[in-house]
Amino acid sequence: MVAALIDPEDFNVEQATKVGKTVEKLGAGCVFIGGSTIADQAHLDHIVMSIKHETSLPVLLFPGNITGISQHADAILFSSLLNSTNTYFIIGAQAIGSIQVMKTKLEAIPMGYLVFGDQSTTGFVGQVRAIPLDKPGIAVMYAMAAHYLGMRSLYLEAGSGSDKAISSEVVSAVRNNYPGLLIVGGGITSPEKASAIAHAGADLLVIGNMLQTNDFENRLATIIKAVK
Ligand code: 1GP
Repeated sequence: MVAALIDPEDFNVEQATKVGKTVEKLGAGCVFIGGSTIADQAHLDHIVMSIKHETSLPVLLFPGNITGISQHADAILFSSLLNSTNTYFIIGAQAIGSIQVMKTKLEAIPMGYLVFGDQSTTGFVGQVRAIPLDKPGIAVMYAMAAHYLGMRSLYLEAGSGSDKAISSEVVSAVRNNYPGLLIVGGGITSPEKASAIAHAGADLLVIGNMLQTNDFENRLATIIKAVK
């Protein structure tokens, strides 16, 4: 399955809604809404409401901070950035945001979030000690820690716009051990990359940056076709 990631910082409501309708037509399974630098929660709310209104896709929040919560979504990926060096991103933001999540009655999906490589905004903002892209063993260590901590989903992140996506070796090593929902994103820009990651055992591929390009419809169509 493919998830389309919309960062509210990069779209106005009209553009985001248009993208939502297009990805639904192309066969995406859900929409993720989030980003590392969301400041305007009213804008986030408007985008979530509009996509909910204009499409039938499930809308899941993918927050980088406590500003990424909207009561209008279907669920929230309640994540811990496990390889951050700052406890705020591991448990601090989650504690502060938890009361709002409880009040909104959003479904909270527990998720371990692992950032690979060292050039992404999410890695910089989240103060990560990045997992090397060529070290499947380290990825498996974190994946199993997430599993034993009860996290029933895990996101392997190469960073938005990254040149290198998560390798099929890393995905396959994690898949062979981690039983939960395996989400992979960052730099998936071709059907070949998407197909390799899907075959290696990812359950959900996340495509973000591409949605801002003019020809994304054709490119995303080939990726969805390759994955399916
Ligand atoms: C970023 O993994 C997502 O959080 C998507 O990455 O923008 O490179 O598609 P891209």
